[in-house]
Amino acid sequence: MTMLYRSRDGAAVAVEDGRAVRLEDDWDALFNRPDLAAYLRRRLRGADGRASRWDPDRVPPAAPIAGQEVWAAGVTYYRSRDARIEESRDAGGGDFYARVYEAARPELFFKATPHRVVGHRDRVRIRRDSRWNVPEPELALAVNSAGRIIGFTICNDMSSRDIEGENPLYLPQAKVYDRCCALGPGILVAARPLPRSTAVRMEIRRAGRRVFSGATTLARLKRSPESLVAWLFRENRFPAGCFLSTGTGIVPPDRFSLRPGDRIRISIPPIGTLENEVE
Ligand code: DO4
Ligand code: MG
Repeated sequence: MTMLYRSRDGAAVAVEDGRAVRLEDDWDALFNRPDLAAYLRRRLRGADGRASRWDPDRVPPAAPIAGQEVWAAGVTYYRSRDARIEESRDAGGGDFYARVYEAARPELFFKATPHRVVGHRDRVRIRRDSRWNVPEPELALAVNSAGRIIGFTICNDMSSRDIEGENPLYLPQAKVYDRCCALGPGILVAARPLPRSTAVRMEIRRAGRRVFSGATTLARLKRSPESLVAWLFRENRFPAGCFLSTGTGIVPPDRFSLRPGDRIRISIPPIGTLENEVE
């Protein structure tokens, strides 16, 4: 299992079994190498005697992104469909969510440019003009410019539920703002899909106390990663590749809203844990 991290000075770091090799390659060029997995394995083998240890919790990496756009899929789990119907009931938007859950064409939306993205242990933000905010713990696909899934990471798709619930046309404002997205801690480089039994877990702590925890599995994801990528790449080129977050299956109860100081931990076992504090 090879992980690809981005250090705070911008260098790529390949890690296998805790052994790390620092690469001088340009991040975007590396991301788009057709032979990425084999290349990283070769570099790790070649560095055998000189490889150092690497622990993303001791020296938190930067978000694993340089020139990539971040896109997201929505209403891909029944739980998200239900929550959205409820939050938009007064706006009459509920029917749209039920229909998109069943439709052939998925909901895909633009989430973030690289400067809006933070990494593991950085701070995410909630909008000052919103009173109801949640994190959305999601599996994100790393996709190269040829449309091939090269690996997997964790995305926190921060969302302002009161803004999107007031009117579905406000979705870009509910989703896209400074530090609205966390990605990391690194990319699990793997061409094969993750098992459907893969767990996604989220815990939120406030002043040291757990105020929310939830879990789901990829078996509940209604659409396949490959079909989401195929829809995204219709009529769109991504010269540096992109990330596509696959939607949330965990939504805290309606009475819950994030507060400054809350710590959000999202775990997807083969990838690791993404932890962020709310500013
Ligand atoms: O339709 C609104 C956003 C949906 C979303 O972000 C999700 O289901 O994860
Ligand atoms: Mg989402």
